[in-house]
Amino acid sequence: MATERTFSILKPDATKRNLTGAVNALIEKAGLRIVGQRRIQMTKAQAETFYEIHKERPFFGELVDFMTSGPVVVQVLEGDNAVAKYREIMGATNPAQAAEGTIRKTFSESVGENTVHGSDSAENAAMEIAQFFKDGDIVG
Ligand code: D4T
Repeated sequence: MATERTFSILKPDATKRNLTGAVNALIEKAGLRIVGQRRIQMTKAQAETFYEIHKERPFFGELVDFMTSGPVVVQVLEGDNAVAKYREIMGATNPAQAAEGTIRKTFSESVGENTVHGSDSAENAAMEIAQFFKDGDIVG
């Protein structure tokens, strides 16, 4: 299996409830390495760019408001099959449908405030990482 990188965000509901360490523990337990990490306040422009693909969806405005409602932690995760592995441990978008033991089943309160983002393909991971990290800020 190839070593790859994926992009992760610990969303404002995670930072607000002081859960960044608890979520990171599940990430590391799954064998993923946190090779880049920064806590930031996302601007409206950054959130709109990041979620551009959802621009026409009815929840877009709420999503941007939520993602800018408090600090987030942006991360680069590295490991075998990192994109798929992280999606697996995140669990379904709607926490009510997420499998036992997943991050969203364990911590998330609603589909809107679902604790984590993870890239859905290696191609998107590369673009998302480039939006928030310079090469020198990622140390594998
Ligand atoms: P992200 O992109 O945050 O990793 O989430 P997913 O990949 O699991 O889910 P998504 O792209 O379908 O949704 C993006 C983002 O929008 C929020 N959302 C989603 C929402 O607020 N209401 C909704 O009805 C849906 C479907 C949650 C995640």
